[in-house]
Amino acid sequence: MSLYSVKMRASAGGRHTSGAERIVTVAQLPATTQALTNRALSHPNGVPDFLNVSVTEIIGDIVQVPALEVVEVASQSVAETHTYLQQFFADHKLNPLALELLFSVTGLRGAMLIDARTGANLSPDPDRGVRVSAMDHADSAAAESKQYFAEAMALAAKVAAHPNILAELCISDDPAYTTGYIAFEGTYYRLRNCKAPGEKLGTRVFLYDGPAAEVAETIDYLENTPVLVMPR
Ligand code: WAQ
Ligand code: MG
Repeated sequence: MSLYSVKMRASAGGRHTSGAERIVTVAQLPATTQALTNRALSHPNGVPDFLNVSVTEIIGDIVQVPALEVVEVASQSVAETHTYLQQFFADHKLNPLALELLFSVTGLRGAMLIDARTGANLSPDPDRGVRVSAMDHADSAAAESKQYFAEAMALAAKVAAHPNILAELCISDDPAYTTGYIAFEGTYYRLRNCKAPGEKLGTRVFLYDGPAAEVAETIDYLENTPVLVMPR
């Protein structure tokens, strides 16, 4: 059975407002493209003046990766979430520069890819970042429920499956959505209260821990390899 990679991206005045990735069957294409169009048009980041929904048949193999285990972090405030992350970084000897970037950078379409040791930015186009694409849950009911969580789980599982990625940090750029996560060693730590409601802050940071010679192929995997996330 053929599968299709569906990508949506929208912008207003050149600023990214909304994007999404699905992998679906031909029977699901009309509903999927319509749902993504509706989403772009009603996004809290603004009404787009540019909207692109593309459909590409996937030729060749689709890589299957396991879903991450989910741990809900009980944080009651933004300050508690900061403290939790600082402690997490100290416990696991992660570079605190990644945390500074998480809480300061915003407005990228993709993720910052940084060297886990030096903090150097490895993205070929730092203003765009690395855009993870061509992934979905194998089970489309999982993909369609709880949109933010399901999409983040699919993206995080694809990213985490690459041996050169040590960790991922994420805060939603949706002003109303204050939950984020850190993905590390097969676990998705779900973080409430990453920011105050109404804040525009939102970004992703990938910590790269692999040979310099493999940066380009790692980015190629993140951007182009079709991946289905298998239920645990
Ligand atoms: N690839 C790389 N980076 C991306 C991608 C992508 N496909 N999509 C978004 N980003 C980056 C970009 O810098 C955005 O500004 C930032 O991540 C946030 O994107 O309940 O909604 O789509 O457990 O706003 C996580 C928590 C929600 C879910 C994540 O991200 C939960 C979210 P958003
Ligand atoms: Mg968003």
